[in-house]
Amino acid sequence: MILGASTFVEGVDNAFILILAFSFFFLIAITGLIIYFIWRYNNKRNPKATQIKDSISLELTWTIIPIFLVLGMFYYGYVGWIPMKRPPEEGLKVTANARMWSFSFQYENGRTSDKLYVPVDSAVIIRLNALDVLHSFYIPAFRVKEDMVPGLTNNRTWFEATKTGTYNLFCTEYCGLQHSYMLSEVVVMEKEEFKIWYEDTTAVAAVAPEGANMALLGRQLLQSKGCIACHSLDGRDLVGPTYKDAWGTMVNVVTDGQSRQVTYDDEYVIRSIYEPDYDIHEGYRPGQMLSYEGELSDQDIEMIIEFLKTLAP
Ligand code: HEC
Ligand SMILES: [Cu+2]
Repeated sequence: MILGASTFVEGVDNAFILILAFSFFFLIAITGLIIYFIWRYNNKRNPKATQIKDSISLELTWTIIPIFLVLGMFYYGYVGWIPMKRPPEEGLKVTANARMWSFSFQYENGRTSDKLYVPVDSAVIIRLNALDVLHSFYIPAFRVKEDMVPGLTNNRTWFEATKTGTYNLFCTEYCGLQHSYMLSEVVVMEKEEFKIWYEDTTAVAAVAPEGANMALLGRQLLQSKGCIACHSLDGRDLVGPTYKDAWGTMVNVVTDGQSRQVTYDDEYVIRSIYEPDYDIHEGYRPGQMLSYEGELSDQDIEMIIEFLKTLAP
């Protein structure tokens, strides 16, 4: 059993264990009976088969007993499921944005992050927002799993974490090539600690400290924002063009159906991030990359550019 850390754990695990126990019982019982019958009714021991016809009591037995078994499974499943479908009115509200192939989380005060930070013992209501294709929001330790559907408004889920710690958060709907890269973490903090994190608005517009290694921070951003799921650093061709040996070169692009050449410089990179479909790198498809307008600050882009420069030929 995966260790549990939310108020849903008991309900889900009860239903799971009950169904597992029934299945296990029947696996053993049926296998045992098959073996016994093979021995008891083989041709040597029982040369003449007995015909049994119309046994009311047998029919009733194998109808009534299974009805109670499946109703029992239904009961536990239902009782465990109902609280999941009834988010409370009050609670921390977070919007989860999913795109190929990363998650980002947005809080009501404007904070955004790549991991889901939440306080312990408090209701957290998540608005599920898919920006491109079907994804699914899955936190095994909380027994939370809900599809994220593009265009479906007011699609929500919720949970209340019961233990501090860090837990896996996965996309669990196959959403394309790098689906397996689409994972993040839930960090459950003490309430006080969370309050400090939440109110730390300096983090909204992160300012890199004086003398920070901008290129290294840029490298980390490409990772945390999920860019490297589509853009390799080593020359491999993924969904998008590689970053390797790109900076400063001439790129063949298609703009409004016209082929032209542009220099891979600041202006080109900034436009590619904010308006990916303006210039289409020849040989690649439009509509794959979504704009990061509002998700990457000017300084973030500056860091990314510093890193891209280190990959110049
Ligand atoms: C879902 C896949 C995907 C993700 C994620 C993605 N991109 Fe792209 N990107 C593409 C594709 C495809 C192209 C080429 C088509 C085009 O020019 O729009 C592209 C083009 C670019 C270009 C132009 C590069 C060139 O060689 O012409 C830059 C710069 C870029 N992306 C930066 C980023 C950054 C920075 C991120 C993360 C914040 C990112 N991309 C995330 C798919 C993606
Ligand atoms: Cu996904």
